[in-house]
Amino acid sequence: MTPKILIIGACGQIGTELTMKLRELHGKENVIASDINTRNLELVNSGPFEIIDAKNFNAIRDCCKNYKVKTVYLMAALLSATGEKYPMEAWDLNMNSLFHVLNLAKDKVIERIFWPSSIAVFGPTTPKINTPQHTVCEPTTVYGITKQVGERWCEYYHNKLGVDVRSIRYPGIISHKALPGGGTTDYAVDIYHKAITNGHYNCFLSKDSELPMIFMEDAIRATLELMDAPSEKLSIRSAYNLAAISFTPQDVFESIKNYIPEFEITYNPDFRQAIADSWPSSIDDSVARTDWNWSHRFDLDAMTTEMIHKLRLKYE
Ligand code: AKB
Repeated sequence: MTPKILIIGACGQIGTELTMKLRELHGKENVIASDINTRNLELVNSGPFEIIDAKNFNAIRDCCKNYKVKTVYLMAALLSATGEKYPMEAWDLNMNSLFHVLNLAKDKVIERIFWPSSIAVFGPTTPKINTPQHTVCEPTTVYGITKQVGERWCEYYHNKLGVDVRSIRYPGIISHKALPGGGTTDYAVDIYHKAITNGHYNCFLSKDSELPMIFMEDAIRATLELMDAPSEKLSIRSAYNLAAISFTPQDVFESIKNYIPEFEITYNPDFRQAIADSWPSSIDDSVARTDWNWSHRFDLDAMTTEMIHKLRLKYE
């Protein structure tokens, strides 16, 4: 029987495209999608789907046993902005779901885990430019705290209990399929949608807030390349720094204006500005580049070309 893959949180921004890619690579019957509800019908109907609350250990364990799942991608999480509104829910979901899959791997029910970390592990005391792999991590958001603690647990489960867990500190991810929800970098997706549908965007970050970002195609490829890398090549079992592009809201606005000259923007920073200010502007990902040959393909202009093209097809 072919080993199966389970994606928890498959209807989210990354989960949607990860599930589709894994189904294309491994066959749809070998990739089980799961989420707390069926909000993405296209995904739900594209192969096996289970309703699973990521906080429910028994539901995850039963699904892994029933389908003979060997690899789990745990993509369910409350992100930075939502986490500030619901701190206990963020802690509960982000930590308990991780313990559930780590413990299933410890007990040899599953063999390999992907768990996403984030640039949110960094904080105001971290070097802002070319943030190194190993550096000060004093996050100021609940989400960042859950990711930092999660990284420590991943490394612990690997070193002490032999669990094969792999992770990336994702930057903000830009995509044209499922929308992100509850993050600080979400503006960089929303701005493209508003450029096509509205001609105007009211940005919740200031014009010069530079943050690390990545196009979804690169983010998915990074994830799959890390999961395929030989275990002995991996020197990091907390989470790898990953870099692609860094830009400000003004940079992305100007890039869109090359296609939509009449597009307009206003800036009205809200509580998310303080979160953005606490994060790095750029990331040094040389360890990922050395260990598993990571290299990004999309720069800002290539990404804008693709985003505008795909969103025009969707809306026009
Ligand atoms: C967020 O903005 O919270 C996320 C992240 C950087 O992890 N996109």
